[in-house]
Parts: sequence; C-alpha cells; structure tokens
Amino acid sequence: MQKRTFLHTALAVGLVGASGLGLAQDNVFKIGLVLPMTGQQATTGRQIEAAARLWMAQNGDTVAGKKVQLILKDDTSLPDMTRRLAQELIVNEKVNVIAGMGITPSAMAVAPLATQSKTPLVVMAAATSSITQASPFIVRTSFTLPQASVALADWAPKNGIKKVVTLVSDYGPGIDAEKYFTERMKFNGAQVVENLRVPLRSPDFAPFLQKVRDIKPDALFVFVPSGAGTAVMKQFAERGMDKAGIRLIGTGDVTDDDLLNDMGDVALGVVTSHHYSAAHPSAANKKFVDAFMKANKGLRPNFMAVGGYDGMRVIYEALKKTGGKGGGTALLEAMKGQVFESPRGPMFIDAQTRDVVQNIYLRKVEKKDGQLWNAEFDVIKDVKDPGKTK
Ligand code: VNL
Repeated sequence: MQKRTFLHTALAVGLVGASGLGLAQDNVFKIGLVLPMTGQQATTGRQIEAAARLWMAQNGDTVAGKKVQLILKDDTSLPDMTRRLAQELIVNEKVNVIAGMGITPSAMAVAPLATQSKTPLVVMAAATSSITQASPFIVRTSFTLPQASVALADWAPKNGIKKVVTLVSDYGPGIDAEKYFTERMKFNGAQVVENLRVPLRSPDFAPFLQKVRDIKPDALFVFVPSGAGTAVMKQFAERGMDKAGIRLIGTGDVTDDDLLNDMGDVALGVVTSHHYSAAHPSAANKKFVDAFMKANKGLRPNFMAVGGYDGMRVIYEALKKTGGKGGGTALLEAMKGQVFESPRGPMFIDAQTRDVVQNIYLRKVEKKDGQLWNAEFDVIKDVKDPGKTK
C-alpha cells in the first residue's frame, strides 16, 4: 500500500515536473557556454566562466521576461570535442546562443554549425583574425592578434629596438602575430632577423631561447596563449637572456593578469600591447576587478574574463532589444553595432565585420604595493582589426 502511494506520488510529481518544464521552455533563454575547463587552457575557462556568472549575479537572470540559463560544457580545448558539444547544445538543448571558444581551432570547428542552424556564436576568447569570416553568425568580444601586434611594432623602433626575433605558438593567432608584427617592423625600418615557432601543445622553449641568445637581438617578441606566459618568462630568466641585454616584448597574452603576480621580478619592465589590463584606471574597471576578486577568492580577472563579461552584455542587450522574438537572425542583428563602455575602455561591435573595435594600450610591468601590474602608459584609440580587408 505504502509502496503504491509512493509510486503514485512519484509519477504525479514527475508529470507536474515535466509539464512545468514544458511550459517553462518557452520562457527560457539558453546560452551554451563551451570552454576549456580542464587541460592546458583551463585558466581561460575558469576566467570566462567566473566572468559570465558575475555578469548574471550583477544583472539578474530574467531578461525581456525570459529566464536566462547558462549551460556550461568542458571541451578540454580539443576542437573535435567543441564541435560535438556545440552540436548537442544546438540540437538537443535548443540553445539560443553558443558562446565561449577558448582557442581558435574550437571556434573554427563550431563555425559551420552556427551557420547551418542560424545560431549566433559569441567568441569570447579566440583571437585569430579570420575567425569572424568563418561564419556570418559569429560575433567577437575578445580581440585579434593583428590588432594587438601592430601597436607594439610602432612603439619598438622608436624605443631603441631595431633588431628583433619573433617566437610564437605555431597556430592561427601566433601566425597572425608574427606576420603583422614583422611586416609593421619592416615598414618602420627595423629588422626582424628570425621567425621562430613553437608547438601549441606542451611547448619546450629552451632550444628556441638558446638560438635567440646566439643571435642576440635587441628584443624577443613573444606570442603564447593565455596560461603559457609563466613558462616563457621563467626560461627567459634561467637562460640569462635579460642579463645578455635582450629585452622581452609581446602581446599582453604573455604577461597575462591571471599569472603575472606569480612570475616574479623577471617580468618587471616587460612592455606589451593589449586591449585589457586589470590596472586600467577607470571607475568601471575598478568596480569590475573588485567584484570579480570578491566573488572568486581574490582571483584577478584577465583579458579572458573581460571577453566573457562583455560577451554576456552583448547577449543580454540583444535579448532586450528583440524581446527574444525572431530567433537567431534577429538576435545576431541586435548584436551588431553595439557600443558601450567595457572595463577595458570604450568598445564597439563593428556591424560590417562583427568584430571588436577597441583601444590598444601599451603597458609596462610595474610593482605597486608588492604586486605586479600591467601599467598602461600609452593608448591607440579605436583600433579595427588590421586583418580585415573590407
Ligand atoms: C588564442 C589567442 C588563445 C590568444 C589564447 O589563449 C590567447 C586563440 C588561450 O585564438 O587560440 O591568449
């Protein structure tokens, strides 16, 4: 008897639950967030997830009458896995937006799915120039390597750096950085005497650094993805490169705010160019950094976090504007052309390219109150991705 009652109750609850869910579906807005939460790029996943959750804590989870639901999946930074997870999210979960994309191969793997299903894909991390051309449904809130590299190639020759070797991770963003930095240096009358490339997976920098030491350029220009900077910095110091008078310069990925404090004094004085520093002196950024650190046991937000935070803003604004009507195409249209103040400074989603237009800052690693920061000392305003031809 008792058993039967229990069964009945369970069934009844199950049905109510199911029909409740059925009703709720129409009023749910789903964001499928695919990120590397484990493996080599795990710091990027952790930063973006934390930022997306902070955005939701600050802005609520009801937008235009819909309940926003974040569905997080770990792709371990393997593009086949990213594609499979995105497919499941689109087909089974019927997500309204796909977001995340820790590395370029992941974004490239998902691009055709976004096009076929007309699902906006908000790229929050990956930064190879060509990504936005891989699908008309891609909108980017991170940056591009050409955007960040050119500014440094304008700064370097004016600051005694006339002979450079480049060292980049051997895939999309590294090749972009190498190409745009090298071309601009040469245009500015400086020399780039060697272009070195290291594998993305488990790189060993030692043999490359030895080669750089032998060449003895004024500076070594480095691009490695977020998370790999500490290894470069450590080996740079161990091989006595700084003592040999070789300066380290690069895009801000190498002095990533997530890791900078652990790099130690070898990082002091390193000049980089990038779109975001946790030390950016604006009220909006102070508020962002304080709230992020408070919500994450003192973890400092890096440029990945800002890409995630702003990506959530772009999605929320598009949902507000459309009221959730008109599907993926209407959402995408509402993402184009958004202008707002980010913790990084002013930013704008170019309606033509769906890519981000933003300030690029020159920064130098400095110590303040015992902590290392990327202190901004110059700015190039409203930089478009130089990789776009149209
Ligand atoms: C990429 C570019 C990844 C820059 C990064 O860190 C980065 C990419 C994970 O496009 O794969 O700092």
